[in-house]
Amino acid sequence: MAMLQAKHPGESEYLQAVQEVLESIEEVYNQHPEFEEAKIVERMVEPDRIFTFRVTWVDDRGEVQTNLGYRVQFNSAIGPYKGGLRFHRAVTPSMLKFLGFEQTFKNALTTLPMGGAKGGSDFDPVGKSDAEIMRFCQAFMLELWRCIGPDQDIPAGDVGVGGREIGFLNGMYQKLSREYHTGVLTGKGMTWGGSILRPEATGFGALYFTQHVLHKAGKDIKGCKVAISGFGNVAWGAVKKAMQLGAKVVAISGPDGVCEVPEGMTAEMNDYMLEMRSSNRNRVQDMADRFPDKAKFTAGKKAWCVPCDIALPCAFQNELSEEDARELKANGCWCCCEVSNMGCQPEAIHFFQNNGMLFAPGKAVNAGGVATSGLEMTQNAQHLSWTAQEVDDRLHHIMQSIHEQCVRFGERADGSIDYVKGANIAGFMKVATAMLEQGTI
Ligand code: 2IT
Repeated sequence: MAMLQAKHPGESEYLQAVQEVLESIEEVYNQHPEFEEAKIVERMVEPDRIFTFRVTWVDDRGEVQTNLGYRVQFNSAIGPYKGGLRFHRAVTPSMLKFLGFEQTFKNALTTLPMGGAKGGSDFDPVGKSDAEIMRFCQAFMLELWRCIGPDQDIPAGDVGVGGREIGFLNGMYQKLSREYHTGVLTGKGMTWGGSILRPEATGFGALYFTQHVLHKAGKDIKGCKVAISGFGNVAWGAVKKAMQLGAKVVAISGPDGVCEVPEGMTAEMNDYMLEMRSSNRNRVQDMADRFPDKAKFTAGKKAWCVPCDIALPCAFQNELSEEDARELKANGCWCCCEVSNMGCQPEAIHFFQNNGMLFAPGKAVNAGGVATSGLEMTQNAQHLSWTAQEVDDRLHHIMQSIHEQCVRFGERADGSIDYVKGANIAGFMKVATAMLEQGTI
């Protein structure tokens, strides 16, 4: 860590993500001298390569805008690079390196042959028109297309990149490359190679994983109150599945504040989330304005101040602090399944773990999203589409397998599970073994 800090000063998210993994794997690493001899950790913490490029486009007023674009190809030991694209004003190389690093372990857990990558831009979608989004996506792909391909690197969505953006990106990729393979991006529309259930998959998989965590602890999700942060694609899928499983979603939040929903979210309210996302307004208050009898908005507050049994952070890294964890516990919460990537600050995780609360990390909980991207790639390679039942069955199996891997490597002496340790060790062992067997490259 000291060496990395000296080499990459100020890259706080990246250093935080690496620190968490190294702490978890210390014991098994020391049991495998062959890993140390091959300098596996020193190699694994650095991305294979990073592409940085300028993206220039013209806004609706005719003004020329310049943003930065990136693709971090982190690790390809177990398969082609795979991971989302994030469009957000705060995107930096450190953020994308942390995400690419996490993605490598997450993808290893899915059981599918996918390496880790992440990309994106500091382009801010808030307040942009559809036409501006399209022009930006086209300009972004003008540079990115040479770095990717169906057997090389397969991007998808992440924060700020959904079905609409993937459409614009795919259109431009085909135009530039004159390659009409459907498998260079995932999260595609249903009429041009997309997989049924991919939009729901991250949220659905997160709830399947939460069910496993609860069952292992002798509990049931039915009747539980759930608090959720965010109102993007991931939160939408999580709300939908939580409702199907008989839980009550009592809060959703956004950068402007929280909407408390004492009687629980309805399907109509959840559908409205999709409109909120595509409006590019980035305001959760819109939910309370649209459903004034059901939702009460409070400015400046997070979802974690609303009494609940289960907290599901579905928004952004480090969104849940130790103070939030304490407030959750004081209000009766007993389980936090992290759905956003690194959604909880390290102190919050330690608080959950030291206070007898159930906690599972994002790289296990949210892996259903990229796993279903993997299933989309399989369908594309076969030139056919599966039914919803077939995709959902496979997603169920994958989430069950991830849970089993966490139990295998994370079981404590008292029979409880350290899901952070379990997920990190399981992912590490797979990637490390693959690197070792393929020599020093
Ligand atoms: O964080 C993630 O796993 C994603 N944004 C999805 C990546 C993917 O390739 O589907």
